[in-house]
Amino acid sequence: MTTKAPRSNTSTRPTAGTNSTATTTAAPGFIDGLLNKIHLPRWAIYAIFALICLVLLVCILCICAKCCCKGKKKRKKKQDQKINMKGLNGSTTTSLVQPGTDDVEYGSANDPRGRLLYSLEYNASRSELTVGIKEAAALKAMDAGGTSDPYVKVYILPNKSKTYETKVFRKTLQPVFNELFKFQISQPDLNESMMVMQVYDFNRFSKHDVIGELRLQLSTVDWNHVIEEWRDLSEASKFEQENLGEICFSLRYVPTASKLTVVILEAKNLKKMDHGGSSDPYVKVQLVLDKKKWKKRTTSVKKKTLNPYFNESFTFDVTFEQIQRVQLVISVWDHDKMSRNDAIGKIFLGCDATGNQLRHWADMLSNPRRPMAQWHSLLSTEQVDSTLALKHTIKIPFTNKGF
Ligand SMILES: *[C@@H]1O[C@H](CO)[C@@H](O)[C@H](O)[C@H]1NC(C)=O
Ligand SMILES: *[C@@H]1O[C@H](CO)[C@@H](O)[C@H](O)[C@H]1NC(C)=O
Ligand SMILES: *[C@@H]1O[C@H](CO)[C@@H](O)[C@H](O)[C@H]1NC(C)=O
Ligand SMILES: *[C@@H]1O[C@H](CO)[C@@H](O)[C@H](O)[C@H]1NC(C)=O
Ligand SMILES: *[C@@H]1O[C@H](CO)[C@@H](O)[C@H](O)[C@H]1NC(C)=O
Ligand SMILES: [Ca+2]
Ligand SMILES: [Ca+2]
Repeated sequence: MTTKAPRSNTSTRPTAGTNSTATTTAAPGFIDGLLNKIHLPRWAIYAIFALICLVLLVCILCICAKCCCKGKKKRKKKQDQKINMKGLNGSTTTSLVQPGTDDVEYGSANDPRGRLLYSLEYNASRSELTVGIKEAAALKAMDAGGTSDPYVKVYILPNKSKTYETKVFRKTLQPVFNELFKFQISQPDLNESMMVMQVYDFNRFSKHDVIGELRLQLSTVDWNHVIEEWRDLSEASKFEQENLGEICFSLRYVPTASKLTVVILEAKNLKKMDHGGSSDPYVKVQLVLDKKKWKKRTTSVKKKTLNPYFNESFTFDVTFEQIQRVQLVISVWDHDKMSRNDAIGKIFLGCDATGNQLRHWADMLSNPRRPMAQWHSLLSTEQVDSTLALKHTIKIPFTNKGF
């Protein structure tokens, strides 16, 4: 957004120089006397005057333009890091987005959103549904610059006990994902379920946009064959995306000192929990080690706000060996004087997290000593708790032999 400004600045600079020399030769007095004193033809003086007006006009326009597109977002260096973690392969790049670009949505709801190639296979004897997210094509551009940073979320309704995410592909409208996800689901349940595949555009400093989605009534699928097909994405249905809010925090790990520092910065668009249409949010920062609650700290309560600012820092002793097994659970709560406090939303990070959370954790580990801040969308407590409980009990095999 600031890229436009320098161009006009450089063009005004030479004219501004002539401007100052012109004004120093102009002495006070009557205009005619003035014009006579200056040993320049009248047309030249008029030209200089016109030039001064033009420069002033350009300056005013520049100031207006700067005010209008003044972004509040923090600027961060663009980074492309290589990480080696389970779940994220060495060749994938994280932190994919250059911040300044605003995420513009073009066009109307009926615009084409692109196509998705997926595969489906059900093994009845193992009650296992394997979903392959293969590739997408002709995706709709969500970012200024005419590109998107696509990734795909896969889940099954009505239970939505597990949500998988693919890796993010940066600045492309035809990503090749080639990822397999496995769901444990019995045959009768399969008959009553719907699979949802949503293609999102990743944005580092703002909410991720849905590019489009596919909904598949699983009772209509012929499971005698492996399905593999292209389908056009449609507009995402709004009703199901309950917005719990977003939270921004920074993570810093210093391996030599065995210190993990979590700074809870702020939250926004939190769900209203109280009758007055507001909430009294506070944040719990919890460490879970080997499925046991290990350490816990909480922020202060911010009264009656849906956009609290905390800037509260917590430091934990975590050895390098522990950091690879620990789970960091961040939950946002609504404080109530008279009744039990309600949970608004939750997320967890760690080497076995997925998607955006795994990326943030990986960024932290691959940048020791440097605080890494990122926004996260809160998930429902039930969803996160069920995922946390499942960890280490059901191992999900990420076999790639299908591809
Ligand atoms: C990472 O890549 C290697 C080969 O490049 C492959 O053998 C391995 O299965 C991949 N791991 C994951 C989790 O994708
Ligand atoms: C289902 O899984 C079982 C057990 O692993 C395997 O023997 C069988 O071949 C699989 N069936 C299909 C159709 O892939
Ligand atoms: C799926 O449900 C329909 C009715 O909703 C039923 O007729 C059919 O037999 C069921 N199929 C299986 C495999 O359970
Ligand atoms: C939803 O979950 C419940 C309990 O976890 C299970 O009994 C039920 O069969 C599931 N329903 C579907 C359609 O998956
Ligand atoms: C956040 O807290 C740190 C340390 O407590 C302080 O140095 C910093 O100025 C605070 N930032 C803001 C914007 O208040
Ligand atoms: Ca984007
Ligand atoms: Ca409250």
